[in-house]
Amino acid sequence: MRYLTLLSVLILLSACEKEPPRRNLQFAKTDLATASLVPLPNSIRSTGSGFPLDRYTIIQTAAQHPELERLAAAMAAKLEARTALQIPVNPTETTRPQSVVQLRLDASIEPDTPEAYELSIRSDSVLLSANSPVGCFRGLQTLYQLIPAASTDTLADHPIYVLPTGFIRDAPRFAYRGTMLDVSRHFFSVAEVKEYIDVLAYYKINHLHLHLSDDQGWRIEIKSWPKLAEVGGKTEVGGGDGGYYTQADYTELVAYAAERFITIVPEIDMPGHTNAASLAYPILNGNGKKIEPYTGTRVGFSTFNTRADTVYAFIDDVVREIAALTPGPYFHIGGDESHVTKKEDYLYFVDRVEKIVRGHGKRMIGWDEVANADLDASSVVQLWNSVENAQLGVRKGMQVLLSPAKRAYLDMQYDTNSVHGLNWAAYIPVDSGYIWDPNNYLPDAQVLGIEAPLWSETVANLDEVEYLAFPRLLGYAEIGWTAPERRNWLEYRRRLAAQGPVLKKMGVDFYPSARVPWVVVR
Ligand code: TNX
Repeated sequence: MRYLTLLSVLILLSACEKEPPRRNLQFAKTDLATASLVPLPNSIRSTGSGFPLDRYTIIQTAAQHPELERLAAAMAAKLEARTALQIPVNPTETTRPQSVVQLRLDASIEPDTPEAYELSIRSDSVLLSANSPVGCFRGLQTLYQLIPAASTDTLADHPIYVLPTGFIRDAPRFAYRGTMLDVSRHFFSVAEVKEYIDVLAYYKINHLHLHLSDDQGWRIEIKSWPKLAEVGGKTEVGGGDGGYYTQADYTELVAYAAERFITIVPEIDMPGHTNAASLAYPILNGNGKKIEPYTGTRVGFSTFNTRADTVYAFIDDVVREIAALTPGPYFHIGGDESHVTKKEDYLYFVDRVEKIVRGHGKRMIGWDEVANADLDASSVVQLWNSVENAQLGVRKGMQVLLSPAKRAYLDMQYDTNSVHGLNWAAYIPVDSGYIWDPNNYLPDAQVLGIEAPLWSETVANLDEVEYLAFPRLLGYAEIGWTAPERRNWLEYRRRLAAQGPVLKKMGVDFYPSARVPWVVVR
């Protein structure tokens, strides 16, 4: 009996000690510094070996931390989708792992900003450290981008994905790296917006501005003014069905984005671009004409009545309801192209609405015309058209969000062959969208960040949105993240080319611009 016990212990021991079959594997020399990462990290040092991601890898969170554990679980799911490997998170059983990916919080990470992270990849471990979970999340995207599309050719009897070893220290240049989706001219479903958000997160974009109202449609349920959505939500450009987000839908989008550390910025465009609102409630209308549903693409014909207190009571309700559903710090009031609002009425309106927004605890953003009003320094001016307006805002102490139409408008056509898009500001081929810098407009200290808006007059579904957004949005993500001295079109073009198969795998219908030598995988 005793002998038998000893024997089984011996057998067990030897089973545990059995060398997993990938010890001492040699991989071809790697080079982390030339990996196709977008946006490019701010410092990379290669050490030339390989970290094997395979069935002997585990994910570990350093301390018991629910947010890190959530990220680790999300990472395992992502790795499984990409590689079919089932990588355990914080396993309790004693089988000996051969390699570890560890997520940890470390308050000493420099620079001391929440999105900074460090990645040390050695041949037996990956250490991802950040000051906060958001930094960890950004670093995870870098890690995902390092996973090869296919397993590496090795002598092992199981798939191994070899990551290049070395050290990355990274942090963004600007706190706000965003894009805007116009869900008013055409409506996009919750599922479509979620799919879009997934891709944004992969390239470290951290703000999604939703243009929720315009002449052609009102897209969010307001409980105190139900006809906004019920009546104002029924139209869209071209006469389609339109649609709107219920408050539950919007909350779901906000939460989905927040899980990916993306802040939703809601916009209610006013006093112009308000035909759909005035169609629902004609007392709002200030242009003196009878309101009809509008499904064309003209701008600048509608206005609220800026001298009626009832209009401000209405706006207070709308801002209060949306602010209550929006954890992010911003509320965008539009303010563009109010061509039929008298200048003094426009300025009076913006002043009053800014106070309403601040009263609901939000920081106001407005298209650059708003800088002419008497605004608080905490508000943000979004440069789309006039550098003078942006500079005026700066003189009032405001920060500027850069969206210069000639460079950063995702709805501009690539060239004369483009299937979708407009061209009133410029044609923006992929290189021209990349080769500019925020400092062409303002010094960094005055810049909150950059945002690439996508107006949807010419795009009716997510595939068409993707045609305009990709690949250009990757360039804007990099302009917002990477130090200007590290950016160079020819080098970026090579990294962008490698994103072709990645975008394809994510189901993104990008425009295969001939200016990029796309990598093709069979
Ligand atoms: C101008 S840019 C607009 C939008 C249009 C866009 C089309 C801005 C603040 N207003 O209303 O959709 O051009 O490119």
